[in-house]
Formats: sequence, C-alpha cells, structure tokens
Amino acid sequence: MLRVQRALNRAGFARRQFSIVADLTNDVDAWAKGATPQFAALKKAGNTKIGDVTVEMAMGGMRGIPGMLTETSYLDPIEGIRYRGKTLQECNEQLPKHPGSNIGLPEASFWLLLTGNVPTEAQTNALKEELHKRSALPEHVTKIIDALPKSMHAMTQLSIGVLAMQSESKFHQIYSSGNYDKTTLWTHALDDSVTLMAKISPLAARIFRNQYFDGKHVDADANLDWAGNYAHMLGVSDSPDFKEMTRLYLMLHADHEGGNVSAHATHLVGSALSDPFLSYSAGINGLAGPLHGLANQECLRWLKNTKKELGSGPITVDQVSDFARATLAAKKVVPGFGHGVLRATDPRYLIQRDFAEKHFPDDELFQLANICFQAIPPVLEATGKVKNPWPNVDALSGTCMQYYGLKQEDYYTVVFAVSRSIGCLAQLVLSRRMGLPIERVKSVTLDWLSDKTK
Ligand code: FAM
Repeated sequence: MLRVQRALNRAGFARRQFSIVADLTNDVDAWAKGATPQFAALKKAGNTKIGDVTVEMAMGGMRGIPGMLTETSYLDPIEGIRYRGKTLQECNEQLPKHPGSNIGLPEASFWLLLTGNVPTEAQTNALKEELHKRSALPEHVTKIIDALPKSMHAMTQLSIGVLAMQSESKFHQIYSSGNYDKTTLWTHALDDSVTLMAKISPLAARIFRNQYFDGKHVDADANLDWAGNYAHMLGVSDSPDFKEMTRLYLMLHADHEGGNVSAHATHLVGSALSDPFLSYSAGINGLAGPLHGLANQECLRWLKNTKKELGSGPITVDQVSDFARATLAAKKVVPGFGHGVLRATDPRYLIQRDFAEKHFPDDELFQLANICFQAIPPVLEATGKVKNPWPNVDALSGTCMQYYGLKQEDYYTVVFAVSRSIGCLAQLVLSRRMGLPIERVKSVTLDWLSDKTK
C-alpha cells in the first residue's frame, strides 16, 4: 500500500489527496491485494491441465480454449454476461443513477468492473466531475480530426483521434523517462484510462457533428453525467428519453469478457506495455469489423432494406423468412443474429426490447425487429451450421437510436466504441496491476497439424 501511495504521490495525487482517481486506485489495489493469495496459489499450481486443444480449435479462431485471465466479467453461454458476478439487470438496479433516471450509470460500471464494488453516490458523482474536468480535447487532436475527409468512416476517425491523444499518456511519459517502478506502472494506466474515457465522448461527438452538421458543435453540459452529456453533444434530440437510451446502451455494451475481438486486441497490444491510448485504438480497429461492432450498422441497414423491399403494407413472418433465406443464398450473414459464445437470446437484446416496448412500441422498425425475432432463428437453424440462431445485442440497438433521431447508421459503431472503452480499459488496468506478461500464442503450420492427426 505504501508503495502504491508513493507512486500516487509521484503521479501528482498528493496535491489532490482525496481525488476520486486516488480513491479508485486504492479500491483497485485493495481488490488486487485480496486476490493475491489466490493468484499466488494458482501460479504454484501452474502445471494443472485446464483443457484440451483440438485441431478444430486451432483452425477455428481459438474458440473454447480457456487461455486468458479476465476478472471484469464472465460470459455464460445461456445466461449472458455478468459484470463482476452481477447480471445486467442487477447492475441496472444497483448502480448509482443520474437524478430522475432509472438506468445504472456507465461510469459507475467502470468502477464496478475495476474493483468488484458498486461505487457510492458520492464516488460516482466525483468520478462524473473528474470526467468533465478532463474532457477538453488537445488542440492538435481537434486539428487532426477536423482535417479528415467527411467521407472517412467515423470509426477510422475515432481510432485516429484516440491514437493522437497518446500525447496525453502519463504511462508513456513515465515509462519513457526510465524513472518508474514496474509494480506501480498500473496506476498510470488507470489515470490514463480515466483521461481516455473523459475525452472519447467529446471526440466522438465532434466526429459526428463534423460529418453530419457541418462542424457546428454542441457545448458540453457539466450538469450531466458521462452518457447523458454524450447524448446532449450529439445534438439530435432534446428528449430526456434519448439520454436514458444512451445511458442504457453505454452500460449494456461496456464489457463482454476478454476474448472478443476489441477486448482481446486491447489486451494483446497492452501486454507489450503499450499505453492505454495505443492499446484501445487497436481495440477500436477490431470493433470496426462487420462481424463484430459494425454489425449494428449493418443490422439497421438490413431492416431498412427489408422494409423498403417489402413495401408499405403489413409485413408478415413468412415474408421476412423469405428475405432472410435470400440473404443466406447471396452468401451473406444476417446481421444481429448469432454469436461466438452465446447460445441463447442475448440478455442485452432483451433489456433493449423492454426499453423499446415501454418507450416506442408502435415504431415501425421496432415492430419489424419483433417479426425478425420470430422469423429469422428458424431460418438460421435450418442451415444446420449456425450454432446460435438467436438475436444478439446489435439486432435492436440501431432501432433504438434511429427512433430518437440518430439515423446516421454509419456512426453507430462509434457509440459502441465509446461504451466499450469502459470494459477494455478496466481489463487493461487489471492486467497491469496483476503483472500479466506479454501475450505470445504458439502458432503452428498445416504440416504440424497434419503430423498430429496421423
Ligand atoms: N447469418 C448467416 N450465417 C451465420 C450467422 C448469421 N447471422 N451466424 C453464423 N453463421 C454461419 C457462419 O458464418 C459460419 O458459416 P461457415 O461455416 O460457412 O463459415 C457458421 O454459421 C458457423 O458459425 P458459428 O460457429 O455459429 O458462429 P461464429 O462463432 O463463427 O461467428 C458471428 C459468430 C457473430 C461472427 C456470426 O454469428 C455472425 O456473423 N453473425 C452476424 C454478424 C453479427 O451479428 N455480429 C455481431 C456479434 C455481436 F454480438 C458483436 O460482436 N457485437
């Protein structure tokens, strides 16, 4: 504890003895100290076998290999994700809320993922304030972002912006100075993570307003929480329900274990002691892929296209089934359905569906999404190869956004990336705190595999 305190002092926390980041750092450290005996015992039992690797696993994206340590969340194939043992419903109930809101705050979920503790109202408010304090974008970042062509995909712009913010990295500065203690480097990773979270939402809003509103920006509202303020800066709706939807979206998408592309990319890059800005920029690039985060953009397009093709009258389950079959026949995937690990309907889909039922049951796209829920799983099941025919989170998130006027679907994955910064960065900080080594998977050749099958 003394060593951590000394590092905090060096990092400038002494001047802000009671700063919320120091409080959070202490809470992470307390959790890590509690986990240390278990960690040490597991290291001693290092030769214990925990699984078998088959040729299919080696050739199939390493599916099912228990080969990573991630404490923040655990994904059960049927039940879905739990943040530190809590279901998303429990998180929603237990996490502190913005006045008048019913949604557990995403910034409070950052605290939960990092420490295993639900933060108090006072801690959450102080973290909200700290995020506001750190939210200004460096001038060189705004210059770079404003100079990018509007036609460049918003995810590419976001990745460039996060990378350009690496100039703010204390982790990088301390490491480069050579004057650091390896065991306390993680405190700088945590400090950087708070800075990155603070700046990613104004950066994302700036990209949106540059692309679709001729660079007319909306000033931040310091009275709002992180997600509410992001919704406000997007400037598409004044409705309090749009802020609620954004809080819900950012809380639900925050973390999904360690092996998904964005979390794993962040972890892998961070394992080389690259700082949080370098690491999460890599995670964003992975999230930008159509089989991962881009699926929400693709899904809304698919729904709109289906609606356009099927005309203005009532749409039936049979018509949507035919449309899904045509998509498969064209050798395309049906976006918003299927999952690498889940084997049931994604609980994040169900929570968003409850929200939509409550707030806009008559929306035409929502009604079509409900028809898809009946029509598509049997079509995917009939292929005999799709392991999970049920909807994932992306099947509804775009529908929710468009209802409130966020209709630019090319932008949707950016909202996902703002949210996913929470989980990826929490995982990164804990990896550094636990001193996890550089990741180095053994790759093999076709001949090596063939020899094994003889
Ligand atoms: N539509 C058509 N085919 C599908 C499918 C879908 N929705 N889901 C799976 N398949 C196919 C898959 O392409 C594979 O075919 P081949 O053997 O011909 O390559 C086969 O079924 C077996 O795949 P799987 O084992 O069931 O799934 P994977 O673990 O390989 O892939 C996904 C998982 C998510 C990439 C896949 O289900 C998919 O492409 N879904 C549509 C895109 C999507 O919604 N992605 C978002 C995932 C989301 F949760 C997120 O990351 N945000």
